[in-house]
Amino acid sequence: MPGEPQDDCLFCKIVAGQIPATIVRESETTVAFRDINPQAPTHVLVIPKAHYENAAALAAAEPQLAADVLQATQAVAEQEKLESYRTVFNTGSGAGQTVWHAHAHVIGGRGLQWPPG
Ligand code: DGP
Repeated sequence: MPGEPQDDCLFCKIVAGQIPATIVRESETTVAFRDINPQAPTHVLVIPKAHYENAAALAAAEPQLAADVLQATQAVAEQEKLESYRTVFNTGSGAGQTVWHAHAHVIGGRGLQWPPG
């Protein structure tokens, strides 16, 4: 079933509390936790609790849940007192996606260059 937890998914295990994470925000449908390999003073991942392999699959299947994730990125930025920040969805291995559960990176707390590498 689309959205069902996957046994072999790291982020589904974080949602289930089977792997520890520093959770900074949680709603009925989303979880936000600190990235294990931070690229900036603030680097938080926002995920839907439901499993979709990337942001495109999430938006196609559950647009309201995709909106929940976006709203959560804004809430995290506010909570972390970020005036400027970047929200990134890596989609596909060529773009750097390594975990196949949709997630938004919220990155801030330092100057960010454009274009990204
Ligand atoms: P991406 O490369 O866009 O798929 O981002 C995956 C991110 O997930 C990457 O920045 C590192 C982070 N990450 C991987 N494993 C763990 C983990 O076990 N815990 C946490 N908190 N973050 C993880």
